[in-house]
Amino acid sequence: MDFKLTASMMCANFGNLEKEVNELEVGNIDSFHIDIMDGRYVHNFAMSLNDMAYIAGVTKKPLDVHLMIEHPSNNINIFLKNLRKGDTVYIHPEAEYHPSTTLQRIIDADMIPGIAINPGTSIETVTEMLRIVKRVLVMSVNPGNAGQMYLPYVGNKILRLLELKEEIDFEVYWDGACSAEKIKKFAPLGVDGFVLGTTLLFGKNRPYSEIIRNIREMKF
Ligand code: S6P
Ligand code: MG
Repeated sequence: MDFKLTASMMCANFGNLEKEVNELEVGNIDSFHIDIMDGRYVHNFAMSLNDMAYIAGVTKKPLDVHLMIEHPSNNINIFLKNLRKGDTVYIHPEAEYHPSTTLQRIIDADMIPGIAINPGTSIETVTEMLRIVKRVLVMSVNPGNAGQMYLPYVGNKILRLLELKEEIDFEVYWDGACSAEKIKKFAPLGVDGFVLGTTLLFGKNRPYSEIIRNIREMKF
């Protein structure tokens, strides 16, 4: 079964970020998920431009950049300038007056355009954008923090998105409280990628390579 695993770097040990990146690479992680927050769109501050640029500079693996910022069009250029072709950038459509214009800027920079949809956001409000984006990051917790509880009403939304995926070309990634049970259930149904945070990957006192291998082999 083919699914991607991306490491939520806000959960990493910032005391030695380079070592964290190296160990995840050795463990064969597919990409690095970077949660950028502005204290306004969400109440928290997680990673910022310099953290993202540092990781972009020490790995050749793709970055999966989740912008939780108000009106990303105001400063998306400084993020795009510090990324590489082929990296993914998600915006939250609610945070922008004209989300499709901002998505076009991501496309023009040769990056993969994505939208992140909150637990309370209905698919109906983003249907047109599904034809522009290449990846949809489904939040199964409210944005802003790691280590939260899964919100069960998101499950049905994921199933509806997987149906739409049959006729529209986009990938579905899962973000928030991603557990072994969720991967076991949703990877076979067609979820393309999973963001790994504190639930499954970080703070476990086990080598990342072993955890990632077990997930790929579905040995939990
Ligand atoms: C939340 C953020 C996520 C979390 C990740 C944490 O605002 O977008 O990417 O960092 O989901 O995972 P976990 O397993 O701690 O919930
Ligand atoms: Mg995220």
